[in-house]
Amino acid sequence: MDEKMKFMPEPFKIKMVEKMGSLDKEGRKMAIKEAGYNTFLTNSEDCYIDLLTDSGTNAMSDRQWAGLMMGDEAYAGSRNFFHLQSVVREYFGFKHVVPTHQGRGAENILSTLTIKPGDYIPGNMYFTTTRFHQERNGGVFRDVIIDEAHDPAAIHPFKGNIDLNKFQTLIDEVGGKKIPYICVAVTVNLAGGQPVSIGNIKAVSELAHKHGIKVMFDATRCVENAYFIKTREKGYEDKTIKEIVHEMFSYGDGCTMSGKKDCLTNIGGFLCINDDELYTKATGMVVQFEGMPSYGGLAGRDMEAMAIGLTESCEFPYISHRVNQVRYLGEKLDAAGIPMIKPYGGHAIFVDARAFLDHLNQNVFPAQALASAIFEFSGVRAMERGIISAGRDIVTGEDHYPKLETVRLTIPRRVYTYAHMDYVAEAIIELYKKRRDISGLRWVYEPKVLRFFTGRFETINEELIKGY
Ligand code: PLI
Repeated sequence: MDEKMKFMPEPFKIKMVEKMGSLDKEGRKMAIKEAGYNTFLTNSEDCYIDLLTDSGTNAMSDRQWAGLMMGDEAYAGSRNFFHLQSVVREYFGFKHVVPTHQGRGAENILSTLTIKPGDYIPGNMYFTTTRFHQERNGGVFRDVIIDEAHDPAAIHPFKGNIDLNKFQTLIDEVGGKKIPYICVAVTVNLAGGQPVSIGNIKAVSELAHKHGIKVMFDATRCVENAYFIKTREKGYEDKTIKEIVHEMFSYGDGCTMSGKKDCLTNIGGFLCINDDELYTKATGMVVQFEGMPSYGGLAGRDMEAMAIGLTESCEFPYISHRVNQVRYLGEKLDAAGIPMIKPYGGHAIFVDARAFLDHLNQNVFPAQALASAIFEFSGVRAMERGIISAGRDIVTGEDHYPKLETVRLTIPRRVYTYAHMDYVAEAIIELYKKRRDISGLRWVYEPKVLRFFTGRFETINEELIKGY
């Protein structure tokens, strides 16, 4: 076996398969129209290749499936909780673990317990549900990511890093007492799955702790972050992924985790906290909204699958293939001149919809239109990550106008092969030739919160893709 091959084959064998959708052109046209030009509202069975998200779409291993059979479904004190707790402690190093039904369950508890109205929560770019919970509790989110993160073409090995000057400016402006914690996402989803370096984490931690500010990680894609540290940061080449994950979190006070990503499961999450008092309060909240602190809205079997999944995720052949599969798709698109966020991130390729559809203004939703057109043209389901996802300012009610207007081609873990990526690349390259024929969109129904999930649109021109 030559481990120096540019793209090593999938590090798994397939022993169970699932049929893919096979709608024809007319069927796809009808499906996207009926879904109000929102890929979130299309049916899974109508998709050919489903790159909507990498969240909960993972293929579990035979070991995880075996673990499901070992579920201890007792109401309290399930052995699977103790297994999860010991794995999370071993890999992440935090003292307390509170399971939740998924990541936003942990965000809810953390935000409710720590944020008072008028507080500020700095973070390296917003994430939709994370900011929602911060604002719901009266907090003001402040973006302190480095400027390069907002420029799709800017090359930086750690484009998710926090700008220490921006963080310091906020501290000078409002004082440490009004900042309960800084949220450090590893990797940064909406910046394109961009990593944060250990050097930056260390510096952020020193500055935060000097001012009595906690460092809370969004650990959702922490294993992907660790891979980038291993391959890009000096001094980490010979460390294991597990050692790097452990070191990253040693500089923090806790984390929220969506197990649906880097724990390789279909459901689950957890909150980690070092502070005993905060943990006690978290157990008080989890019983109100999730369940006993020893299951937090999950079945015993789900906790078992998460515990096993986290260990598998930190195995080098897995994570190396994972990130390289993303790069494979990126390089194919790049060779054909498709505009994208660079460098390629850990979980997805983000097509720059502003540049792809340079005839459309941001107020006719280029990324929403492009995601719809990709579906209509190829059956590939992607997701808008631009002005629709960014939502409105909670105070003024004005639209946020994010610099990044992207379509995310998100690769589920262990689900698709390189051949599937070939199809996706070919479809997008063909569609690029018709890009000027793609219509903008306007609202038909705009939900008040998290509008991207259930909003509906219509085309401005008669057809979504003229003449198709
Ligand atoms: O979907 P949840 O509630 O398990 O996790 C919420 C969540 C928190 N942080 C980050 C960085 C996420 O990416 C995230 C969920 N992401 C989704 C659903 C996605 O499609 O990216």
